[in-house]
Amino acid sequence: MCSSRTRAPLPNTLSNVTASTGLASTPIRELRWRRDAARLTAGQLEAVRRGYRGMTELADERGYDFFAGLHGLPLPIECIHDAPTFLPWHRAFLYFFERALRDRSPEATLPWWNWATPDGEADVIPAAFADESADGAPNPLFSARVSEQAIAWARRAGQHVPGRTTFRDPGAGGRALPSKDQVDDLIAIRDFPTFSSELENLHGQVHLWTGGRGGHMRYVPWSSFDPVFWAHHCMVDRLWRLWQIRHNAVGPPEREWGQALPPFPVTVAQTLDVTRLGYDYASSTSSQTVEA
Ligand SMILES: [Cu+2]
Repeated sequence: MCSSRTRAPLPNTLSNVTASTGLASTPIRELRWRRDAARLTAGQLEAVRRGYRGMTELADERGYDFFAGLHGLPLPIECIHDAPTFLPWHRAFLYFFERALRDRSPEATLPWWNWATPDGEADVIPAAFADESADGAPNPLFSARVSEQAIAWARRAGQHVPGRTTFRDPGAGGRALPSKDQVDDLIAIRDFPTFSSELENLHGQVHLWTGGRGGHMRYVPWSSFDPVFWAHHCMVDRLWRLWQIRHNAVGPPEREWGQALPPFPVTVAQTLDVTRLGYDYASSTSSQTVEA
């Protein structure tokens, strides 16, 4: 799964990482770029749609239900919240999801939903994910079917089932998306544990805003079936990356680097540098990366 190179312990600052991996001499084209969902070209968006569509057609470990089920139902629920490994665990999760996406659509990369809303602008889900149809067919980024297995598990356990097809109820729960100012303040926090838990709080606010009064995104066991879950968590991952560049630090303290992140075959250390995972975030990070 992972090359021996990525198994080496990571140095504790990004400049050291850069030096030791020789990133400066690595052609940038070797990285895949994750992009803003609101700024995709028609071709980039089509590649993402093809990937999602392809994944929903697979019932095995390359398929959409498999990945959505890792976060929630069917049991066991593996995802880590309210813990220092919240960010590393979800970075690994997105990494393997993106690999499966690209297996179906090699040009696709995960887009992020920039939910940091400037003052005076309306809270919205990007059209790429909010349009019900695309080119005369149902938009695979708008909603997805929840796996039968997950529903069967929930019924047996007496748990609430919001619906067999994911839906959203944006803004109807009386909440707002995080503001741009809130996100700027967040990135300025120096202390990683504080940054991580504040980011997790803002992330929870987005889940509740999107799910509204009963949509899937508001429930941990169901949220990952909603296609926008991945774009939301991509934004969370991007904010960690922006924090790393801003503070020239990786984040998690060294004592946590050896920790495993089940069910993924990686440790915390292996999640610290996105360029070692082969990707980076376009535009807002690219100039810093090239200079580094
Ligand atoms: Cu989440």
